[in-house]
Amino acid sequence: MGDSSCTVILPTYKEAGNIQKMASYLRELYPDFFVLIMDDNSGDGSKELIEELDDPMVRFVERDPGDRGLSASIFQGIMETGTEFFINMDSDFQHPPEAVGPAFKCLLDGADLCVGIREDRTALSPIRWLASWGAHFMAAMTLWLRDKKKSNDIMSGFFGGRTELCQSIIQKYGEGMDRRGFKALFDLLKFGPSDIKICETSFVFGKRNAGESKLNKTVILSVLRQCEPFGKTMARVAGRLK
Ligand SMILES: Nc1nc2c(ncn2[C@@H]2O[C@H](COP(=O)(O)OP(=O)(O)OP(=O)(O)O)[C@@H](O)[C@H]2O)c(=O)[nH]1
Ligand SMILES: [Mg+2]
Repeated sequence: MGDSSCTVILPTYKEAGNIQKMASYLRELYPDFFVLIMDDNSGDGSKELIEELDDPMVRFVERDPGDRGLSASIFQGIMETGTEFFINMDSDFQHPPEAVGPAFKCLLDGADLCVGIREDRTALSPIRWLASWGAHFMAAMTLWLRDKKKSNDIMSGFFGGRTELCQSIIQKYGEGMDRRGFKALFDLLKFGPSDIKICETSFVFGKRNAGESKLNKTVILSVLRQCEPFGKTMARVAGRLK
């Protein structure tokens, strides 16, 4: 891309099977981008695997053990970003590294936020699909009631933004944000300005490469329960599905 104005944030928890491959592949595809790994004390050798790369453009942050959470890791990653733009993505290859380039272009073209829309969600189980649909619906209603911009995939974990703007949203409203959950983008939209410029890119949502999912049924149901009253009903229905 010929421009070192982007940091790829990788929140990780026990991703030793993926993290080295992911960081080196990103660096190969985007030699000018920084990679910032926000690790929640995985203790599975991830740190050593990144040290092996010995790459000054790749930084491994060991987070405060008392503040574990996916959204907390993403918010901290944004606050620690030193480039004009950032892109946040999963480290298990469900978000293809090739999708970073088009998202970065969106931001260069003037968007405040770029959201990666999951095109094909057949990798999701029926309960995940239902929960994802329910959470999206409730989040869209919340944004509509607050007169905020919405995206077609509010629960997407693949998104980027203008660092300064996102840092100011987190600085101002961070206390009201859900740090333990899986919906950092929703919080940025909820607390961001009503006229925020959103651009969308699409990608095929793949299957996890190695390791295990951290998104269990409890996390999914807790997201739905926060979206009452309809979300509570959805949680009850989803709770009965295998
Ligand atoms: N720092 C940090 N990262 C996390 C935490 N939980 C999950 N992650 C990372 O967030 C990303 C998404 O987590 P996944 O477990 O893959 O969740 P998912 O993609 O919704 O679920 P699957 O489709 O089953 O993989 C991965 O890169 C995880 O390593 C956490 O508590 N802290
Ligand atoms: Mg995953």
